[in-house]
Amino acid sequence: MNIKFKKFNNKQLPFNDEMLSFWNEEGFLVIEQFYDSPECDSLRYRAKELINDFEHSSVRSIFDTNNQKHAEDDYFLESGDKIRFFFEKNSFDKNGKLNNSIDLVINKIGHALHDLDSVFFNFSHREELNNIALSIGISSPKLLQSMYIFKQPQIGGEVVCHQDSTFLYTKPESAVGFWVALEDATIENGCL
Ligand SMILES: O=C(O)CCC(=O)C(=O)O
Repeated sequence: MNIKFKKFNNKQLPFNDEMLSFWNEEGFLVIEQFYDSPECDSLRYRAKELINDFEHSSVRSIFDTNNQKHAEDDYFLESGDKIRFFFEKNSFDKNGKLNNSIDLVINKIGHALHDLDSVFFNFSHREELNNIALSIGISSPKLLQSMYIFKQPQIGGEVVCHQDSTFLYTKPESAVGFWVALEDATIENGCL
């Protein structure tokens, strides 16, 4: 299968015909500079604050797409309307102690940041995003889930190939993911 790759830019918004036909043909769209660096930095700063305030002594929920154990875990299953923290595999030693500082072992925070935290709320509830959703044919867009995914250096399991709409399943399929790269992936901070 040949996948075409093309980057669009924020300045090309509102959505144009070329974007729409790329979306319809390829099923994805890259829009550079949709958020500026200070906006991304403010989200990273807020995520750090949330982790610092996280009382983690009783939480052991590991997000691992290979064994899917998190899917048996109430802490995970009941997180749809909460702000909860999930660890990388190998975060704990055999005595249950963290192998590294807390900010370097969290896999993600989910799943209602967009509703419950004002910084995340402002980041995600914006007209430009709503307009994109309308432009790709979602007649009544709703933000139902948010995650802050860390991609920590030197730890963590592989995320196997998957399609999010098979987990966030509706009939007919209706889930669309909006994914924001908050920082560049470099050799220093843990690129592939
Ligand atoms: O960690 C990732 O790269 C993606 C995870 C994901 O798709 C999910 O948790 O739904």
